[in-house]
Amino acid sequence: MYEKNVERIEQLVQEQNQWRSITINLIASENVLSRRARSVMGSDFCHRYAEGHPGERYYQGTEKIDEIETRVNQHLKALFGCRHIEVRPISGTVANDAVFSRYIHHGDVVIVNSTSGGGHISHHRLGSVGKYTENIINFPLTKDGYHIDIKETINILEKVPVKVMILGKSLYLFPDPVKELAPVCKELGIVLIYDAAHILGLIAGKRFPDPLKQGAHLVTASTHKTFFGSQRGVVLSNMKDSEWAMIDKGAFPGSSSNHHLDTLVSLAISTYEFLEYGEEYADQVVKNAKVLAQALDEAGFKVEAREFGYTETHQIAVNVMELGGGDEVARILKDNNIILNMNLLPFDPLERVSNPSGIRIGVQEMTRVGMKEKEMKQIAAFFKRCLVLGEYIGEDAKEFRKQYQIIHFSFDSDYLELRDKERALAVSK
Ligand code: DSN
Repeated sequence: MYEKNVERIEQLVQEQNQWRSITINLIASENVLSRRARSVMGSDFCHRYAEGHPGERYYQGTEKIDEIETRVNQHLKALFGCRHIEVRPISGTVANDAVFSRYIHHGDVVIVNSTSGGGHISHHRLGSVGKYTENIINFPLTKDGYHIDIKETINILEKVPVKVMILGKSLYLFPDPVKELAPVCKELGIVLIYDAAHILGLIAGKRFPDPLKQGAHLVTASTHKTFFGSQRGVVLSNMKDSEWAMIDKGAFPGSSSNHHLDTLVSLAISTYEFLEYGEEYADQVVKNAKVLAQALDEAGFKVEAREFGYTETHQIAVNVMELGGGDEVARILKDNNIILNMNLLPFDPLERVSNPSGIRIGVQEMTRVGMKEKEMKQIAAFFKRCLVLGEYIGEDAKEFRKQYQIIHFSFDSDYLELRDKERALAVSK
């Protein structure tokens, strides 16, 4: 009786696979897995439990996942050069909760980036932080809206008894002032937590300042944005073992029971891909973002933060109020096979949340499929034709995207072949 429903679900999955492989995806919080990292999901591990740590589980039959989890732990620690890593949170928000639940208590004052200043929902009243305290204040921003006003922040910290500072955000163009604020936090006993969800891959690829090295107490992140792994979360720190025990309990049993083993297996593969190619990838991501920002600016779009070189990350923010607002523009682009999201821009009133002034663009996924500077200029040209000249470019966008089907920076056989050919060509030149 329900078989037709099953067929419909299967059809939708097929349609999604087909459709999204030929759209230009510019959503800043997504990425694609290599074929090898994707193919290990759906194995027997997706049925299994492994609470606890490798070698100290609450279940039998975990020998294989024990080796895999030990490897992920070891190799991610090596990649980030940190003392502790927690890989069990099943998402960035769960990683945040594992940490926030340990440090934030009723009545504590927490300082975060505002929503329109780019702060993530889990840092706010309706998200994880709001479960533990009502006292949430926002960082003051400089006039451009993309930088924290350091002097004014220190002023606040000297007057208000802040317990926890959360840096890092979702609309993220420039590094946060960790170096400047960490010593103040240390002196005042403030716990400095850095949410690196968006830029984890740029940190691993050494293309962005490492917050732990700059003095952050803890780093939380998701593993599937600029870090091109499966959808999970991590916590990193160099703290003392005795303090880390608290984070360990925050991850399990504090914020999850089982930790979805098949996505961990996949993350192991992406970790090795990052160890092999991370720096090359991160470098190309930032180059691409800068080129696309400049090309959009030259095409007449109001690209934010021009005076600061537009961006130092994978993201670009564009004010599209004159084109009908973020919602309208994102819909037009989607109908033309270009996918991204509307976004509040700094100082947008919250009431504008359903049609904010901006769109947010991320180039990390298109970089992963092999696009470089030339392709970024082509994407800017599509934007102009579609949003300024009012042309339908959906078919052209599809035809263009069809040419980029190999997942670069991976151990997939087609990429290895391409990589070896390119290397041989470079040597022969
Ligand atoms: N809300 C997501 C983003 O797009 O930035 C992160 O969880």
